[in-house]
Amino acid sequence: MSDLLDVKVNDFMAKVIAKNPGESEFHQAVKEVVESLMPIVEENPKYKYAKILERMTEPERVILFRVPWVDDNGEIHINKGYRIEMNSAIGPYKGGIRFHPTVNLGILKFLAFEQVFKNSLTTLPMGGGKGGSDFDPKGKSDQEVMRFCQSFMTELQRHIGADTDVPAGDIGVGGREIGYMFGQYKRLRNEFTGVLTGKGIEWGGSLIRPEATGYGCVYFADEMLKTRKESLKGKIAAVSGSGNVAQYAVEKLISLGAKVVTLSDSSGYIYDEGGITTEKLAYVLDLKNIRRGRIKEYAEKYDVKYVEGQRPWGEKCDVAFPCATQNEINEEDAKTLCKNDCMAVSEGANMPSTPEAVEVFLKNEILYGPGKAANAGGVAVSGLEMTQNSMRLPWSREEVDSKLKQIMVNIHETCVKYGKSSSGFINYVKGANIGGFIKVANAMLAQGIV
Ligand code: NDP
Ligand code: 2IT
Repeated sequence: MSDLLDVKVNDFMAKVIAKNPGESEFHQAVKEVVESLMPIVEENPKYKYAKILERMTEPERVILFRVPWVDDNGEIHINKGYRIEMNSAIGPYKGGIRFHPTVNLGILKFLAFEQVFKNSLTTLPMGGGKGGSDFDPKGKSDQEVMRFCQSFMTELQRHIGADTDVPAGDIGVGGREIGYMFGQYKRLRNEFTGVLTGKGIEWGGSLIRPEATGYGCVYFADEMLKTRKESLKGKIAAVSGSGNVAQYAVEKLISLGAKVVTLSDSSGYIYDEGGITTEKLAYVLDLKNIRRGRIKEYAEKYDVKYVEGQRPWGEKCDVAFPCATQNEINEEDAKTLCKNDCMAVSEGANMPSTPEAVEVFLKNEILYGPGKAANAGGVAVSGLEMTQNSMRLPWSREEVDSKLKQIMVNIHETCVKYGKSSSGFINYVKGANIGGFIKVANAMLAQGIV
């Protein structure tokens, strides 16, 4: 980037930081996007004078509320509830809900900001939003989780709707929580609508939605590898996390002939040299989704290595799939991955790589698929769930999966279109940011100063 553009980015960021103090993850997400977009904005006075970037970095609406609930012993707890309605230029606000003790305004604003670009990349008509709570579902009974979800939805329901804002799952929010929240919405509003996605298949959900983020992330990796005449067959894959995204990334990797050697949770990681098989994966699904146990139990059951308190990036792999959380790959991890000849990183999680790690990947010219492109399959199938709800007609597994695959292929093409340099290297960060931006920016211009 030229010195002048550098100055513009720094000036812009100084204002964002002053207006949003202490929100470090939000600053991080905005900086990465603004670095990609500043040249476009400077070349296009229409964006510059309409203050598109300034408007895109200010949420349309932030909702903050109290969530009181009663535990099984009769004790009262109070959590914070949030919904960030970031941008509705191209459709109703759309994005997940996260329940995790670390949740705060800055984290949800980073997620909502990323979501705007991601949703635009899917080509479906969805704006961007995100919500959540600092509630920790770990160690809570089903009844406690239900009471919490009901209290959360009792307030949230007045702000959302099938044509207004459509939440879904994220960390700590899966089928169980969506069910409890949908039930409460229906009871309070007396309407059965597609107000949430990730619903159960018997009550308006879409086939393939649980699988979509993990599958999509692997489809994206496959597309990246094709640009170097490579495929996933026979590759050694390191996956982090062991929740929804990780589980279905592993399933698809196995089916495409890769050998997955790691999984993790917030306590540590397992290394299974022989590779995670379909049977072992079924054990993980039961462990994590039903028994809600720790990944350490996998190591005990199958007698493999378990490393407490660490992430899996030191293990040798050809392809890496960070599927746990933000900033889980730092500069050192990125250097180790590159040193070990890792050829591709496809992000199932949102912003799992620190800016320093991203720089290492780009400098080494490995195939690096940022979350807003690589994990867009989840929200894409949420968009397809909304379509099926509107039509009141469900599609088959094959139909949804083939649409998902096509969307991931198209997102990859968009990244190539806007990210390929004259040397032939594809900068997917730049490609995803510019590709996601243009449609939203043009819609905002058309709709006036709002
Ligand atoms: P889950 O709650 O199902 O699983 C999260 C996994 O990540 C768990 O294994 C969890 O371990 C681990 N994890 C969470 N926080 C941390 C942490 N601070 N440090 C280390 N490990 C952690 O969530 P999902 O699989 O749905 O989400 C994973 C990532 O994918 C998130 O970044 C999410 O934003 C992103 N994503 C999710 C989509 C979806 O459709 N669900 C769509 C697109 C992106 P533990 O059990 O110990 O907490
Ligand atoms: O980060 C994400 O894209 C999600 N958590 C999924 C959002 C959705 O609306 O399906």
